[in-house]
Amino acid sequence: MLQIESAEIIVLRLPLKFRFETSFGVQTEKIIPLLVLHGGGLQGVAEGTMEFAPMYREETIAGALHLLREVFLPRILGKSFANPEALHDALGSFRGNKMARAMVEMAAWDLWARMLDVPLGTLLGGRKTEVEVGVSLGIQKDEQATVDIVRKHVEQGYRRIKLKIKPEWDVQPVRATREAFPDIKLTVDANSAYSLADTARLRALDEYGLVYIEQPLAWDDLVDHAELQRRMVTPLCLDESVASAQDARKGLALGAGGVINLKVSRVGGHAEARRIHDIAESFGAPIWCGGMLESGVGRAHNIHLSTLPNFKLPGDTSSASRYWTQDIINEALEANDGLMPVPTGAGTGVTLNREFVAKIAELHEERHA
Ligand code: OSB
Ligand code: MG
Repeated sequence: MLQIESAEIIVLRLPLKFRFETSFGVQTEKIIPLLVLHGGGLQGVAEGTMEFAPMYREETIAGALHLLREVFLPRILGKSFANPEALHDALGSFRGNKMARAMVEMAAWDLWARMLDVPLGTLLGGRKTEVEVGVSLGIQKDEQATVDIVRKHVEQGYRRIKLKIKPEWDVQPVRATREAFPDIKLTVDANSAYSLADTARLRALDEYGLVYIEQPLAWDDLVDHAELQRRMVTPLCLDESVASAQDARKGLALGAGGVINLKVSRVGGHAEARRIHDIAESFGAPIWCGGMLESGVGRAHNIHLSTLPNFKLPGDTSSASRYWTQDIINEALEANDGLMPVPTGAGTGVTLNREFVAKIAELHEERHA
């Protein structure tokens, strides 16, 4: 049985090693909410990927803390469940808030896998021992800076380069990168910065052999993406717009895109992520594992999920040392020649660096039944 004896809510802040500019803003640090579930002398850990302000999707850290304290944890503390899916069902039929829900679900999967003494990826049905990864590069100051940072990561062996774009800064970095690197797997991510009125500008990208264009249109749209896809050759990749298996089914059925960026936190956890994995496979649509600039905790979850077979394109889960001077786990998550080894050991296979976490935590509370 999956027994939940107590929980810890932790919030900490880590400076990013790079300035990460996207169409929705600039990030220089991460505020990281963690949930630890305790049971049977073991612990399961998950990371929230909602942000201080709702820039990517609609969820916020303050909202997640409220839900954990007042709504979700009271329903699971002191109780036992048959498995993580039964625990997730106990969170009820609340609307939305997938990232907050995912914290509970993912911590439960980690704990459950540790109780069964198997790696999380294996428990989810994955078989890979390493996964292919690329990098997501923020908007740079000019073409030269773009080509320079792309070169650095191509030389490190990353298997795909994704450039963030925004209106007025799209064709320029793509053209410069393509001229310098005619053969790399290149993609772009607009984070919802365009509308159908920009079709001509987006169609100009068709010339550059991109593997896909990620989330050009509104964060909650599928219908306009389908219209844009009919007007373009390059496959569209859905990110923000897919928060559930139903969204994935509708998006693929409509032709809103041919690829999905699957983020386990965005869709409410591993069980829903696996359903999306299977739906995409039935449509013949490749998926890849996205990232939210996670610490080692969320990164390890992402890597385990990526071991499932339809993760056919390189993910965004690059080396932790790209992001942090000091990570919050004891293990290193480092890619070698674009291959990220899957942590071995039970659960996510990684452990919190308790000393470092205690030193930097801005909030740390224990919750009991
Ligand atoms: O759209 O994929 C995105 C980071 C924060 C919010 C949204 C996105 C991203 C990334 C970074 O692209 C991926 C990573 O390196 O973790
Ligand atoms: Mg994206």
